[in-house]
Amino acid sequence: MSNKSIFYVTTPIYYPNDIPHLGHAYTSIAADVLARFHRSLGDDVLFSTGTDEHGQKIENAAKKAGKETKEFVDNLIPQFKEAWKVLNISYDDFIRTTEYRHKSAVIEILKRCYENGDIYKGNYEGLYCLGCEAFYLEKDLDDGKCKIHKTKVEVVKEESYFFRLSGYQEKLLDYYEKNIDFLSPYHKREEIINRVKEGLNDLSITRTSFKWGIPFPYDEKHVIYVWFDALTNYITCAGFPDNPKKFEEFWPASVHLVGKDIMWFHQVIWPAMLMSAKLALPKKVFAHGWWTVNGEKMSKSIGNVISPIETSKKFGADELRYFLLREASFGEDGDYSEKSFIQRINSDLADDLGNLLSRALTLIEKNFESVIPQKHDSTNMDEELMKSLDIFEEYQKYMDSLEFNNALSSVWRAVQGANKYINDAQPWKIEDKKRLGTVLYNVAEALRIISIYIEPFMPTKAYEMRLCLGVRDESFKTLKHHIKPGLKTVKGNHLFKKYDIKLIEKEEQEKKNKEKVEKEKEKKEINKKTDAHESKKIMQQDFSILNLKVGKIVDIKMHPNADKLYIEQIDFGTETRQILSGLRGYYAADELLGKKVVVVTNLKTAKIRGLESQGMLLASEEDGKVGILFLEHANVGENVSIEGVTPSTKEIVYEEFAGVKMEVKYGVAYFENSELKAGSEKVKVERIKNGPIR
Ligand code: ME8
Repeated sequence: MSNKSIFYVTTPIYYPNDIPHLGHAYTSIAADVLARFHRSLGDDVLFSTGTDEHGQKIENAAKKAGKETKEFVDNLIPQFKEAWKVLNISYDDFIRTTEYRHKSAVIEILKRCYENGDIYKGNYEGLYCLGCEAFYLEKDLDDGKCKIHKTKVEVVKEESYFFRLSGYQEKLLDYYEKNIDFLSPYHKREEIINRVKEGLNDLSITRTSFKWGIPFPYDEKHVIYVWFDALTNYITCAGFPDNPKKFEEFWPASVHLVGKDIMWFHQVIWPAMLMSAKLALPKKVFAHGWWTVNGEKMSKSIGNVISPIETSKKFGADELRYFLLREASFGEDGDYSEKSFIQRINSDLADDLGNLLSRALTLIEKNFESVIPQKHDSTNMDEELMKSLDIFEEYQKYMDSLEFNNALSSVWRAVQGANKYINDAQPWKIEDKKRLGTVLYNVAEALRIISIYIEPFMPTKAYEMRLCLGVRDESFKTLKHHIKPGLKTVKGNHLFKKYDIKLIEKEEQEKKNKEKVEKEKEKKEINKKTDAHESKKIMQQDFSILNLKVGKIVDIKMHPNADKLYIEQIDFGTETRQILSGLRGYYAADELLGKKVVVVTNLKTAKIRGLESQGMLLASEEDGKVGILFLEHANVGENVSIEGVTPSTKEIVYEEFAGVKMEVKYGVAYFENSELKAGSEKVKVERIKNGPIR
């Protein structure tokens, strides 16, 4: 074993049911900052992240997309890796829970808990939130809905194996008391302690109603509950059970970083599992705060989900890393807005740090031909500067307690100290070359030191600063070294770009207005046919002219010439048809893929923007929302009709179709007072309670 300190940091393993957003990036950036800080100190670091790929939620998402589950997740992993690459996340291990090494770890920890008598068979009847993949009691809900996802919970009733969590109440409370850092941040520990004191229920750890998980080794009908599986990833990455040498070196983890949403799993269930398996407990589990966007929860339906990739491309990855860790205290919630982000870039980064570097380089270029000058006698002012740079102790204390914003404030006090030094020393007025050399040497030395402190947060900018100063291979191990006179400096581009908030706001507004106009235009175009029918005074038509069928959307592409149209391939069992729909502004492609929809199949083939549409998919529109007609159980190719009406086989034109007045009432499709059905299943309509069907 080496004498080096060991540091093992983890992020949650994210669900790959969607692409990563700002919230996921936040935890990964924080973990990366810690990993880089410890590497710079010379520690042996293990930094793990990954994806949580089992469970019903993933299985359902794959079904919805009409894909095999493994194929579905395989397709999403590159997006996570791409995001972490763009953000410079220097993980050592990316674990996927579908890997073989993970299965062995899960089976082994389960076996140990089982042999310890903590697993028994029973029956589960309770409430389950699929979004959380968690069981809840009535008292945990808001009007029958999950407080986090605001969706109705399912009643689950099945045979299950249980983990005897109830047996760990006293042991956990005792552990929390003796290991004061375990529940972090400190001010949130009472919340967990009080809940544990209220009593712990045994945890259902197997399911029988779906198959996408690791099989339970003692009973093949069951798969292991996704959280029991996922939490184990932290020991899999540390080498459990097949690499005992690595495991001994890296386990227990120094810190698990998690969002406050999953605090309970990490601070209660996970330590109890480890106690049962007689494994050491992580030293710290830190639950950080939640990011909102312009004061609102990030959500697909609001359309305010911030992509870390897009944002980094627009403003820079280091800038984003800095902003997220500077703007909010790590244990508290934060709010993202482009305005506050730009303010931070302009003032802290461009004005304070960027200017300091460019002033120093300009003066060195002008007076010493871009060579770091010699240092001569020091004055009080010089001593003051060096004192203001002596921040290691407080910086380290803040990094150890994950007070990233405070660590950065300390660094920025040093940056301001260096700016003040230049302002006070006024090198542009100094005539004595020796004194001028000393002042500029000191500024260059200050910049070298600052580059070491900012590196964990902004690795690329730290590297660029060093290139400008002619230094390399700096780290906390070289903090006490000094910059060498004679090094060649390079005046590169500005370290940070400044942004004009007003201009960006104006551009955003213009973009929004343009989108609005285009949407209106597109809407008009799509409604043209309806308008046409109105002007032709189409006669009211009877339902019996229609031939409606259930079809499944098996492929979706964007129309190359119309940005509001999708090209859907719809499977009817005996044939597949191409249908164009104006759903693109309302549905993401993966929301439609795999859906069973209702199609008018006897409509004359139409050409829309150069492409054929062999029928029409039915939807309803109300108050700017659009929802499709859909079925859950019906078979593809099945007829959709109202009672007593046989579908027609005669081809009709659009105007005839438009004369059939169908509508949505309370989420169900009707013609006059008859429900539309496929067999015995009613046709339901997504998103729309009442409205016309087109
Ligand atoms: O919970 N603000 O995965 P997940 C801050 N697979 N952080 C946020 C955030 C926000 N708005 N949104 C998400 C899971 N996060 C499980 C974890 S671990 C054994 C299994 C971050 O994809 C935060 O770290 O839902 C949160 O805990 C995590 O993403 C949830 O990611």
